[in-house]
Amino acid sequence: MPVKAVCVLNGEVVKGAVYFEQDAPESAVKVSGEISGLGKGLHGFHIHEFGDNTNGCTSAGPHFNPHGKEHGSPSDSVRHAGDLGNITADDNGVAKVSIQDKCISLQGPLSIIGRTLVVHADPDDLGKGGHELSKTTGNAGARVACGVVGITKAA
Ligand SMILES: [Cu+2]
Ligand SMILES: [Zn+2]
Repeated sequence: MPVKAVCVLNGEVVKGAVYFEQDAPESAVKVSGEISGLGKGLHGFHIHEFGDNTNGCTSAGPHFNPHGKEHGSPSDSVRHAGDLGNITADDNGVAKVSIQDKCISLQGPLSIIGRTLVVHADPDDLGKGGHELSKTTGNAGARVACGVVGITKAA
């Protein structure tokens, strides 16, 4: 059964809406949308564990990591389920998101519904930066916008 979800990102300057779509429980999740107010270049883009924004994006906790793995790139086998890599903002600070990912789901134990999507100030080094944070967060810096992923009308 197809499932659709949406996340409204509402940071101080960074805003956007990101849509999630999955045709069947084992299908890749299509992630699309547009985010504005960013600095030009790469920005870490992750699903964090908790759908809790009581203390802003901080309360979203660490990366969604149900398999207890190290941080990595979306194409690595060793990665957090929530590791969606980077988005790229253009000269106008706008990033168009177009991702397909097989580690997240919109249903079952790997579901990201009720968790938080976070956009970071800095690039995610995908676990390879050699920084002390590379293997946990990709050293992606501050959380400039976040929002909880919620179910939306499927058809
Ligand atoms: Cu993050
Ligand atoms: Zn991660």
